[in-house]
Amino acid sequence: MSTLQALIFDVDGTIAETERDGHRLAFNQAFAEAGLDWHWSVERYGQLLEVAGGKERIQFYLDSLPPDRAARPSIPVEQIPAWIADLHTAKTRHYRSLLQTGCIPPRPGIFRLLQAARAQGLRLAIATTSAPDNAIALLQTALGPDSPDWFEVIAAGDIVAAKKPAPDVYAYVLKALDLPPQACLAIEDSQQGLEAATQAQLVTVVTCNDYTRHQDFRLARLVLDHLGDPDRPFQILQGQVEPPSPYFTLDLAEHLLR
Ligand code: XBP
Ligand code: MG
Repeated sequence: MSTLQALIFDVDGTIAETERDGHRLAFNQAFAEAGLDWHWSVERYGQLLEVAGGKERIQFYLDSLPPDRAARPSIPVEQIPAWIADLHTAKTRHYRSLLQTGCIPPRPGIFRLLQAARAQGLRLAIATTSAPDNAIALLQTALGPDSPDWFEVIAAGDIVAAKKPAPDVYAYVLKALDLPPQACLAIEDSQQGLEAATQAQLVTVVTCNDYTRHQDFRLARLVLDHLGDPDRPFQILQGQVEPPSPYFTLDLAEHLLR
């Protein structure tokens, strides 16, 4: 009998490549709209991704600006959290309209694996540091309007106080599913996500991308370039694929838990 009962997916970087041409552009649009002389380049954004969560990332960037820097907004310290929240709300608006253009497709193998999991009656959940509105909009535009309903639990953004690499969002999902970690497999794209899932005692598969390729994934059971499809085989970057397959299957997912 199968021990695998649920798949838990990260969103950004795992379900779709949202960061470089999605979130980053939306942040820059929000900055321009607010009259800020801020621009996050592709490279700078890669460094900023070490801070999980959009509001936290803005706060980190603000803190990194020299006190005398002209680009620093003149806002009383006590008003900064509300100012960041407003800026992030604007960013969310830009991100959602960007997604409406259909510019962010799902990564290889995601749609196929979700369909196979649903057909087999596996339970599905989301564990993301992204804001709930953003996560749901991404699911709807990348996978289909009804796709949020495929997931029994969507744990997102501030639903937990401590974002990844803290394990809290995964602990929240496991509690909501009422399952032990041994019955679930996490799918992530980043070292922070891997650390969060591992601390929650989950076996994790990493599908890396351009921003995360050089991170430390030694805690992962398997590292791939993507989940693959029959016409688009994956590359194995770490770990064993049993039974042999050129793309990620539920048989392989079950085998990884043994
Ligand atoms: C990735 C993140 C998010 C996004 C921005 O989340 O760290 O903060 O970069 O989204 P994950 P928000 O990989 O856990 O899905 O602006 O909505 O926070
Ligand atoms: Mg991610």
